[in-house]
This record gives sequence, C-alpha cells and structure tokens, in this order.
Amino acid sequence: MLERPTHSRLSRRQLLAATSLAGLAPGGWAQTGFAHPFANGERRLVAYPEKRPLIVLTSRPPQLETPFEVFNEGVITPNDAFFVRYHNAGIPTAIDADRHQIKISGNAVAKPFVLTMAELKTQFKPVEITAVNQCSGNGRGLFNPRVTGGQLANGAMGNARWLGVPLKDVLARAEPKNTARQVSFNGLDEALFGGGDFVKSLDMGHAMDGEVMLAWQMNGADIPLLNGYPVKLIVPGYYGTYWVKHLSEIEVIDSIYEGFWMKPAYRVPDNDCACIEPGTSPAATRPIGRFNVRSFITSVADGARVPAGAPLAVKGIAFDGGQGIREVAWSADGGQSWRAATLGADLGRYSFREFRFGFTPAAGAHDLRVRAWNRSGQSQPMEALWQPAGYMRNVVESVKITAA
Ligand SMILES: Nc1nc2c(c(=O)[nH]1)N[C@H]1C(S)=C(S)[C@@H](COP(=O)(O)O)O[C@H]1N2
Ligand SMILES: [Mo]
Repeated sequence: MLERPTHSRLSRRQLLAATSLAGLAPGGWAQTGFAHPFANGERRLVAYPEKRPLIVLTSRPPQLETPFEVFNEGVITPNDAFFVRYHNAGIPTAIDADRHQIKISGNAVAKPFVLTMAELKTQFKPVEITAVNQCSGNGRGLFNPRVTGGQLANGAMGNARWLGVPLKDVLARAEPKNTARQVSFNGLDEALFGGGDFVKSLDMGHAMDGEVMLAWQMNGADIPLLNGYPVKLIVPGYYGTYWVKHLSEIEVIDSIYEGFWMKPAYRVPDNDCACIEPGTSPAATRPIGRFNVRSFITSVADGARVPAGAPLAVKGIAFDGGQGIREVAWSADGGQSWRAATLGADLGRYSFREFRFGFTPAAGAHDLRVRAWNRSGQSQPMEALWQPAGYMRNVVESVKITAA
C-alpha cells in the first residue's frame, strides 16, 4: 500500500517561511476600490497574496476575476492578474513544495509510485506551451435569460506560458494496463461542507496525447499559490475545470469516473451547439470539452467616447480550442459590413492571438463587433447560444462607442 501524500499541516514557523496565504485573514485584505463588470453590478477589487487587485466574486473560497483592461496589456496574462477559481472552501493556505508528493496509482497500472517535486523536475524531459485557461462559466453573468452560478463577466480567462512535463511520460512509468479507460486527478483542496472533493477525469487517450502536462512554472515563475502551486494539470484547449490545481493524486482506472464534478456537474447538452432553448432541458449531456471560438476587443470598452474624425486604432485577442485562429473580421456598423483585421504574432494554436484594425469614426454612435474563425472554419454565433449552466458563451460581442 502506498501512503497518502502528505498534505503538510505546517507549523506556524514553517507557515511563515513557506509560500503562504496568511494575508487571507479578514482585515488583512488590501481593499482597493470597486469595479463594474456589469451594467447593474458593483464588485469589490481586492488584492490577495501574489495578486494585484482583482474582482471578487466570493471570498471563501477565493474566486477572483481579471479586470478586462488587463487583456489589453499583452497576449500573456501576468501571473498577478490571472483569475482564480475554486469550488470548495478547504483550500491549502500554505504548501511546502519540498514535501509535496504526487501519488500515481489506480486499478489499471502495474507499478504505482510516488513522485516528489524534485523528481518531477529532474527525471522527465521538460516542455513548454503557451495556452489559454478559461473557466467554463466565463461570461455566465451576461446570459439572457439569466442563469444561476458565479456571475462572471469575461475575465475568467488568461493566457500563460506553462513549463512542465508531459503527463504521458509520468503515466508510462506506472505501466498502465490495457484495461485503462480513464485517469482521474485530485488536488490538495478539500470539501468542508459537502458537495464532494474536487476530482476530475480525462479519457486515457487524451491523458496520453503528449500535450496534457504537469506544470510547475507559469510565465517563467512558480505558479502562484492561488493558481495551483506547486504543480497543476495543464489540458490545452480544454475548459479550466480539468486544470486541477495543487495536484496530488493521479489514478489510472478501468472505468469511467463519475464523481460529482464529472457528473452531474460540468456537463453540456450533447448536441452540436451544446445549447438548448431557454426553459427546456437537454435530452442528454456529455462532459464539457474543448473551447469554442472567441474574440474580444480589448483596447476600447463598451460605452467609451472617442474623438470624431481622428484615426482610431483598435486591438484585441482571439482564441479557440486548439485549431488556431485563421481570421478575424471586424465591423463598425453592428455587423452589416465586415473587413479583415490584421493578425499579430502566432504564439501557438492554444494561445491568445492578437489582432488589430483601424478606422476613422464619423461623429455619432458606432457598434463595434469582431468575429473570429479557426483553421477548421468554426466561428462565433451572432446571437448567443443558451444553456442552463451558462457555459461556453461565445457570441460575437458588441462594443458600442460614441465619437464626438
Ligand atoms: N484543485 C482544484 N483545481 C481546480 C479547481 C478547484 O476547485 N480545485 N477548479 C477548476 C476550475 S473550474 C477552473 S476554471 C480552474 C481555474 O484555474 P485558476 O484558478 O488557476 O485560474 O481551476 C480548476 N482547477
Ligand atoms: Mo471553471
């Protein structure tokens, strides 16, 4: 029998020395103002440990949204601005990486074993990938009719450069049996009030595709504690729900894992659009999978006033589930006429792709829209698709500006 990985309950002295969330104590918050991600909503901006002031959705566990203007800083989202999402209140508030272990076991491996962080970093060949992490519910608060769940605007996404090792290489060492069907992933956080420990699973073929990885660095630095320190599962092109943080247990199993966070949670209507008519319920569901195509203007906000008769330079970002962005079109008349935007540098098919365009607005109102296509021709709907959980929103957004 293998021992359960130590979830290191640290002494007070160790706690001060280790990466720590001591600043989470109420009153320790650096409250720094308010944000208005919605027409009707005011949210506090609070700086958590290792983070700049972010939009607070809930404080226990912390759920923090990136203020949208951050996405105009560049195509890489800075670690201190990256969104934070947890489900359960029992989050680790201090982790000693030197004592952290990842246990690889399950009824479909021949050789279960335990990995330390030092072994993970030195015994496998590291790889790097730039990839977007996006919450399934990004934009959920904008659905109409409204849906329940975290009322997010579009800041529950971010793009980072991840350094780690392919999951495939780690699993191979455990010698998976040919009965292996899925791999499940657990992290150090725990459910305190029911609801179930946060455990996710991937099909064996996906887990072994060479792209899914165990990462310990984000944009050249340790992953911030709130984003999954000391090691996080990276599942390029897939919704953030699979990107398990503080990863501590991996099980290769001969069945389909159906814990709460795989079923009934995080499922979408099992049809082409993953959508239904409001007020109806889906005939069948499947686990949420890859991102659909999205694009956003980042340089000018909805409701902005700009000078009339002067050239306006506009930029933004587009991404999809891994085909890569082929084209972005823009419109200044609410989608009646379209022209091609210029694409920026290609940082890989899982990354944000920058785009730019310019025009000289005449005095009056302008309805700016951008619409992206990926390399297999998939695009974004002009009218939002709806589903009860508020996942996978990817409508062509409207940015209304006034030139005067
Ligand atoms: N251990 C753990 N990992 C987790 C979660 C969680 O609750 N616990 N939430 C998931 C969800 S739904 C999302 S969207 C991403 C968010 O990653 P981030 O907090 O690093 O931005 O983490 C995922 N990994
Ligand atoms: Mo999520």
